[in-house]
Amino acid sequence: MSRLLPRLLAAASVLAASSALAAEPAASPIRFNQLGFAPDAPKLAVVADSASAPLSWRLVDGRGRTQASGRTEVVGADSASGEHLHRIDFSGVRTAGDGFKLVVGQTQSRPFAIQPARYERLKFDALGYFYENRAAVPIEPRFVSRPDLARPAGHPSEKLTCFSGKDNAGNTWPGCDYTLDVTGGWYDAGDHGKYVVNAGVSVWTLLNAYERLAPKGSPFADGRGRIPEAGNGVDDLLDETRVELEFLLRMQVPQGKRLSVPVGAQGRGKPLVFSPIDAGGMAHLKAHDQRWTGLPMRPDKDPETRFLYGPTTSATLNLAAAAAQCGRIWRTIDPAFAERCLGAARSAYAAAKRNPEVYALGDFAGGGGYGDSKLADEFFWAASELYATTGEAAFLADLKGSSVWTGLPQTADDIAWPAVATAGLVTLAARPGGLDAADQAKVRSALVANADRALADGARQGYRLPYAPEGYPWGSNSTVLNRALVLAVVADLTGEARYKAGVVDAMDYVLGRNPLDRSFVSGHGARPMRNPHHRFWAHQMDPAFPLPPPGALSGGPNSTSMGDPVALELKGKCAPLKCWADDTRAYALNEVAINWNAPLVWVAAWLDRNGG
Ligand SMILES: [Ca+2]
Ligand SMILES: [Ca+2]
Repeated sequence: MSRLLPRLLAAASVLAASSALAAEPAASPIRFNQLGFAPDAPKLAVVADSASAPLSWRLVDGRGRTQASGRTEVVGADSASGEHLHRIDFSGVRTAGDGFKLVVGQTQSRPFAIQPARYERLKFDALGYFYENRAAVPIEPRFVSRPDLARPAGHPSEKLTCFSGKDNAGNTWPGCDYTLDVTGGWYDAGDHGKYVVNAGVSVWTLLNAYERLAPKGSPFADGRGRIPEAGNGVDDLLDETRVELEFLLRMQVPQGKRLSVPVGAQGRGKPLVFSPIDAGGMAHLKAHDQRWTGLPMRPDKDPETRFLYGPTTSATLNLAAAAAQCGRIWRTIDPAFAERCLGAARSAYAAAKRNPEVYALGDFAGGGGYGDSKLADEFFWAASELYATTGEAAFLADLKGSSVWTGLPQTADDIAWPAVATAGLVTLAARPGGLDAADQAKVRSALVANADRALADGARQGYRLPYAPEGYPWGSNSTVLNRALVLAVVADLTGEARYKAGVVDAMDYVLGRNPLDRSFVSGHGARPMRNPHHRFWAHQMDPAFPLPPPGALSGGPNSTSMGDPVALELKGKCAPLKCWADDTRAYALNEVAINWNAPLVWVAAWLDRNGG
């Protein structure tokens, strides 16, 4: 999460000259997944055309032979895109090959392939995002796809103390009497902050991909990743995720420390009231610069002083949940690490119960806010992960006593950094031996209800993406993919093809079946995103900086919080799904982030495994 400094906005006018890199193909009115289609998967294209009557279409193969033909389904006016749409369903074609084209009237699509394993490379590239955003280590040429993506280590030693002094709202923070070595981890997003709540859900998502897929052979078995730990005998997905887990563990407040923090839901606009608490075992919310840095900015050039902020109850519960998950996964791989994780999870959970209402109320410069006023979902998630790991009755009692549990299925929101109840359900559903039959049924029905809601949303959308809010929020692509994650879990639970089709719909949307004819993943597809809001991959602002590596996911259309200078120009002029621009300045539209790329890894790996 980040913001541009106002002084940088003056540089905007020089951008136009450098943005005209190698020309990309023009947008086509015939939109589909730019990675093509799997032979046995659904095949849907969407055509923007004002005709009210069905149009004739043909599918021709690489030798110009017609393989299928028909008449379009007229969808009509689509409010999300502001377009009049038709659909072509050619799922019946299962012949593999290159050079297929759809012909609709006088318009030909770009060529595409029908082939298996189209997500083989994407899943590795998506995971590579995390290596390329590691702090404290040099990014080495041998592990990246182009030499210009290598860079020196950023923030190689981070022994930080707590911010003290006045925040933006004039509250005086007392600081703390210790420093923590919080070296390492991943940079969160376009900025160089490191935020525990976003780290926790990202770690959970990656580890959950391992837990779901590894029993039948890990997609990221040791040696398959392009990371320094390839060949060390441990799964490369686990190696990458451990980088962030080690950082999470470092963010924990030492036992016995008392801190003065604002306790309870204190009103905005009034001075904060600070109270002493026993903070031992809590987690600091974040570590970041005391002022926003400009773009572009290689991380080793960051001139700002960095501080710890928090702790908060939400960060503490994120640590508890992710560390509990670590405690079961590493049990046989590295028992000492698993023990350390589980110990941290237990002490964090106890600290959160002792201090259940410490919110992120500070107004600090230089980093994302990451405030969350509803913590029932975090408590439920942490209890679920601890129960899944330990089987202890106290954690079961806590999760079943939660308002999340009693409110199911309504309380199972889309997974996001401040909404993690569904993550707990996904974990519980995968460990059926831990729940009695009635509780298993309750978890399952809540997940099915979530998946059904996503499918119902897809049915209302011209582009059939399984997400249909009134307006699209910041990071909407991550919601599309987190819904795909739940659809995939429910596909596994039920074996019903319509849920897998929903996963395919979500990925088809992200990779090109959208009104921008855009692949929101860099380096994948004919018209990929290439100017993310990222301080290092800022080629658009300065040609001395690189374009992004392949496999980075744009946050995607945002029609509800259009605060950046590019979004402000679009505001009021774009249909919701068109409120996006491939522009480094567009932090509200085109940022990249660990919690967005994590579900891309999950869904790409699941589809790769399941022939999607
Ligand atoms: Ca390894
Ligand atoms: Ca929450």
